[in-house]
Amino acid sequence: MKRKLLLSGIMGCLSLGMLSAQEFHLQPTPQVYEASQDSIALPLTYALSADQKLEDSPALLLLEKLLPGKAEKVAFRISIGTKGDKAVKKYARRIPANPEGYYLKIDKDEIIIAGTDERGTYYGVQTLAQLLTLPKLPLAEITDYPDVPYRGVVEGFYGTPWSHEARLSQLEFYGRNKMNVYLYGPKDDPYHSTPNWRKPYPEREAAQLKELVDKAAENGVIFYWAIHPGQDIKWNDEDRQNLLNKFERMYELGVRGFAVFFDDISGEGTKADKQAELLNYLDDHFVKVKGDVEPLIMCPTEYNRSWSNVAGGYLTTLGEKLNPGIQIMWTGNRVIATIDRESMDFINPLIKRKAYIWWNFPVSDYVRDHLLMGPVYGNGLDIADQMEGFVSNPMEHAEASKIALYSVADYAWNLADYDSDASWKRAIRSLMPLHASSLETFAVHNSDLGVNGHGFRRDESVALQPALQALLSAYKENGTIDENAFSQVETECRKIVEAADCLMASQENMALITEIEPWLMQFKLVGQYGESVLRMLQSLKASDAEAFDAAYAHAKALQMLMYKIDTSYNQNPYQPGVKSGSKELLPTFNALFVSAVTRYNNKYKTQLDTRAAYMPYTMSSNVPQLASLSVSHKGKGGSVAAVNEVIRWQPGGEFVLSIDGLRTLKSLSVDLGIADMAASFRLETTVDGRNWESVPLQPVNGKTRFNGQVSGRKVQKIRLISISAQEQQVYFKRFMFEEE
Ligand code: BEU
Repeated sequence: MKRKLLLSGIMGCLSLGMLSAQEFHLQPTPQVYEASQDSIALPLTYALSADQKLEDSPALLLLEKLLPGKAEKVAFRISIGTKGDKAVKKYARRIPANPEGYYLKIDKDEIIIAGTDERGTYYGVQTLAQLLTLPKLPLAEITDYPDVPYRGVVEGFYGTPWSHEARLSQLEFYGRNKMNVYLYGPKDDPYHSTPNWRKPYPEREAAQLKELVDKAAENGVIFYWAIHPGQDIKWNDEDRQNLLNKFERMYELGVRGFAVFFDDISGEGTKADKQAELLNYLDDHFVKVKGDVEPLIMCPTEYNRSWSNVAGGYLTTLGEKLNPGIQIMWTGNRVIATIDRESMDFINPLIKRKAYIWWNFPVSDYVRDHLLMGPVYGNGLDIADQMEGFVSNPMEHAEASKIALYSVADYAWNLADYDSDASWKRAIRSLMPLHASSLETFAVHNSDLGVNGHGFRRDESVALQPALQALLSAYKENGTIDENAFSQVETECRKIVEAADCLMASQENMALITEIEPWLMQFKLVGQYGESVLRMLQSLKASDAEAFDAAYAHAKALQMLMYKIDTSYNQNPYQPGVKSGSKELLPTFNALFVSAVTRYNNKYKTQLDTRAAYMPYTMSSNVPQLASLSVSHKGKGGSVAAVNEVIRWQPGGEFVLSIDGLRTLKSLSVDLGIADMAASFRLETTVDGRNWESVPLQPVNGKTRFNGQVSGRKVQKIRLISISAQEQQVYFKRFMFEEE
């Protein structure tokens, strides 16, 4: 369903919020939408035809909320119902056969909403709700249904779980965007995972969960509650009963969808036959007995292809032993990957069913210093019939995640018509209609993840890339300024500064602005820095040393301010900091800065500091999962990005942190998530790169964290090396150090 965009008016910070009929686009993109040029006035009063059984259904409640003018003896009629209902009997043949489908017709004197099933009818009303935002209702006929049966969100990330208010807002958003699944499984909810999965929720949390369940039902969303018991589960009757008891408690709160996650665990809990036995037991003795519970969902331990040891038989065992009704999740070829036909062809035969995709985007729990605001692209458009479900794992920033979630809803509803860029633009507009242009500018330059252990990257600053490249290469090569590129970059820098200010000052979507505020502050500095660097280039060309000095001083000040934001906000211990424009903008501005200062120093025989960003630390590792972690630097110390997954650390595998000179250490802290680290690993330092000296370890609170006794020790490299003869399965939760 493609329509032309007519209006793109901008008045200062504000865009025109209202859409014309021409630029209007139904979301998610319907399968068949036929509209004529004719339209009718919005029906303020109408007679309703609906079967009794529809009373109190989400569909009817929504319709009556949208159009409160129900009346007797009115010519305009709205007939609403589900296949088989008297009210829509005449249209039975028009209703699509596909689950959750609907037929919607807007005629001169009537509207018909006829669903394949209850949720389909509800979606018909949601579509009408969108059409009612137009000044007049177009005469239209829509035949619509989703491609993927289960679509939605798995709140499955590490980090601060979403707030109750954020979840309530999400559930309404899912209803509006025709997503039918919300899987509750935040890793840092202690009652979902170890240590408290066996215990019931305290009263307040239980009451909030009940409220979420009700909200989900109102919005046509299935609320699934997931448990993550694998790290300390015992394969015995007691723990089986513990699980059943917990499920029973959640059932009492109204939960009718259940999932068991076995991801990111090691040890006993990873056994496929035991997992299958337990899940079948839950399926036979809980799901089937209750009768009103959705099919059970499980997340396997080998949840992506790069970890699956087909010969080891884990997935095959699940495929063969799990009851056929149990759904199996899958993240694709890697932990973080886009999904294509080949990856579906790999997994489906192994598990003997269609995989239920757990898509790890826009989740940022492994790159918490970045925001992932870019388009949703890269997933196959030809795999609709190969997936049971498609759910997205979001960022801990709930409102900011809606940009991606909007497009996930669009994609999973209608794969063939999915247009990632158009969908992304509409998503932005839906979040901040009045500031869409500013938000788009921000999102364009805040989409990549930076260097990360999963090697997953996204495009960033796409439209500006050629200009950035042209400007830099000409300048580096011979100090000439490509005027056309210069002017494009200059214009964009201005746009960035203005967009950041407009968004920071806006009251339009406070939840979003609050989440992204540190990144907005950083973004503005990036734009200003770009402007200063451009002024340096210009003044050097004009041989205006005074102007150059002023621009240089400002650029230096901005470098310091960016560093301050990066080391003051979002100081989580995993990937601390605030990165913005980090893929294209900053590296280009930094390279231009270095080149301009070097040229200036040569020309005027000065010794201005040429460094744009100082990073004294680098890392290397031959352990594949650690090979490309990012390192951060703050004051006189640094840390390496933490990893969420289980690390398979081969015998002799090492992790090395190098410093750009000889330093004196003050502290060193390491956490591999195991208590007996010293039995399998050695922590060492060196001053010359050849002779390694071991570091005595001191456990912190008798737990898994160790402080290295290093105070006063001279070092140039620090390394962690496996001294075990076997592969070790550990975590990499902390590697942090301070210099004296
Ligand atoms: C995303 O960083 C992420 C990846 C996995 N370690 C976890 N499990 C699955 O993807 C199945 C997930 O919880 C985590 O958010």
